[in-house]
Amino acid sequence: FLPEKKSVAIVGCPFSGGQPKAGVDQGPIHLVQAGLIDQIEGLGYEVTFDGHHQFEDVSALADPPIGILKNPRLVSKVSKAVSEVVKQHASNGKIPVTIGGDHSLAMGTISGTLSQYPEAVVVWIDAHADLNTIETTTTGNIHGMPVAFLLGLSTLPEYSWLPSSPPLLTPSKIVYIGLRDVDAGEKALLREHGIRAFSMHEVDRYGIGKVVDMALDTVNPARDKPVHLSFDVDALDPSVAPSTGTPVRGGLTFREGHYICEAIHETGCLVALDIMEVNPSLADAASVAQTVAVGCSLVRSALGETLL
Ligand code: NNH
Ligand code: MN
Ligand code: MN
Ligand code: MN
Repeated sequence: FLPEKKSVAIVGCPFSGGQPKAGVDQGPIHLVQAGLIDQIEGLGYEVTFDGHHQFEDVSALADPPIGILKNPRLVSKVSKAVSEVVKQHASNGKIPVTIGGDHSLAMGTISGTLSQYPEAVVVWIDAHADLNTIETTTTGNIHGMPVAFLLGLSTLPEYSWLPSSPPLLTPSKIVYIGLRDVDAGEKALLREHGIRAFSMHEVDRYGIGKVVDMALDTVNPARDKPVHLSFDVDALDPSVAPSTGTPVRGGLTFREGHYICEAIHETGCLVALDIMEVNPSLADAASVAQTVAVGCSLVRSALGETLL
């Protein structure tokens, strides 16, 4: 399933509608300005980048809350557009690298990947499970809900473009690493659906090398399935990635985060990558530069940069 040519398509998504803090829409602009495209070309890839996505045609949309869900139609329209772009790039043999923007975008990226590679599995790196349903969300922020939509656990007429019966994603095709701030309703859903998750407790207990091996053993035991890596930078410790909307202490170290990306690259199975939730308007200039640089280096590690 892997493209013969080393070819990447950057999908820049300046979007913040899945959560309430302004600035995360500037994340992709900062990553590109920091030289991300040259860096990927430096690894021997041909890189396609047609500019950041323009979502202004949908941002004027009348979009009252549905229940407590904020911006429900906007998030749906943006994710649907992203889904089509990701699928298109994947069908042209490119690895879509989507840079957010908030993590609600993963409804788009992962559905796009799964419509091109139905057997693909998802490795979700995050402090949070992003598994809230319409019933369990306490914030109404859709960036805390994309996995539930992808699994068909949440459905709304406004999201009918996302198949729910059967859904594109099933519980055995996703694994989490880095969790440490999981809502009560999400814990119940993880248990009920038997979704495999390696929290920071398991990272402490086994070390990141063993955790990544175990995570891949659960979703991709023969290492023969396409892998979509969805990386929320808040998985990293706030000392490593301070400029993000919902930092949670006790996160992945710099090396643990990069190790995950390196190990996924080594499987040879990576078909799509998301780097989400870099918010350059949070924290001081040095913290912003640090977080943007980490976003870029995670991408490079996932695309094959080695230490030696
Ligand atoms: N679980 C919370 C919610 O549903 C927080 C989610 N925030 C995130 N997720 N940043 O990655 O609103
Ligand atoms: Mn997330
Ligand atoms: Mn998160
Ligand atoms: Mn987040």
